[in-house]
Amino acid sequence: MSDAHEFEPYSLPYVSNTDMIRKASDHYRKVKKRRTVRDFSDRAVPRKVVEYVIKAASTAPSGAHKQPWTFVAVGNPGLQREIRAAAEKEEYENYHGRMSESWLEDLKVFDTDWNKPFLETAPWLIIIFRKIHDFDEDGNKTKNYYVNESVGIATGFLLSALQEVGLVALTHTPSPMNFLGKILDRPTNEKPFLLIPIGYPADNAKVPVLKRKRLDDVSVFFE
Ligand code: IYR
Repeated sequence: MSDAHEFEPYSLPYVSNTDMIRKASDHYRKVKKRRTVRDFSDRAVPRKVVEYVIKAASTAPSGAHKQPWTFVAVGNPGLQREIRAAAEKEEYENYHGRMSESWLEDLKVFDTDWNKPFLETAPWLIIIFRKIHDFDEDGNKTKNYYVNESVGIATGFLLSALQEVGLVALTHTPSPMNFLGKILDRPTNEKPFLLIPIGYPADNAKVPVLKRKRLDDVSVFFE
């Protein structure tokens, strides 16, 4: 190994199989309570919380540890209004011709339409950008690797941090979403990935009754 690379010891505390099975089951019972919520309360969420969930997301593994992401947190009513207007403009077109009949049929259980009031009601929007490349100190282009995989994993970390602290999120995908780069003044190497309103559920929030696939339907074991 070349001495240019530094390594440090790393270990985890011992956990017995019995304890680990219990932990795994407890963890599953906790995370299965997470639901995507579309009805947000306007109750404020401290900026410190948003900072920590972004820090947690940014601990995700990434291709060659390039950390090819930017999380833009918007808690500014004027900007939220602007984002809502731009998103609704695109979504209006989506729901009136751009989405196929079968797609609209698949969305019926969620009762969604082009109206996106949550973009203004939620106390924060977190817009995740994927960096298709980066720049070194001299302004030269540098490569990022497995950007979609990396940013997808970081988004998963973000959603799980939000659940852990007692908040809900909506993984919203207005399409096309280039308007986000413009409104938020992002450089051209950053492409919008997901728009995630976060906050508390409204008092009258409802979620569709959904079933998750069973273990047998989502896994195959070879032993
Ligand atoms: N982006 C639209 C449509 C939409 C698409 C899928 I796939 C969903 O799971 C939900 C909505 C919207 O946000 O309404």
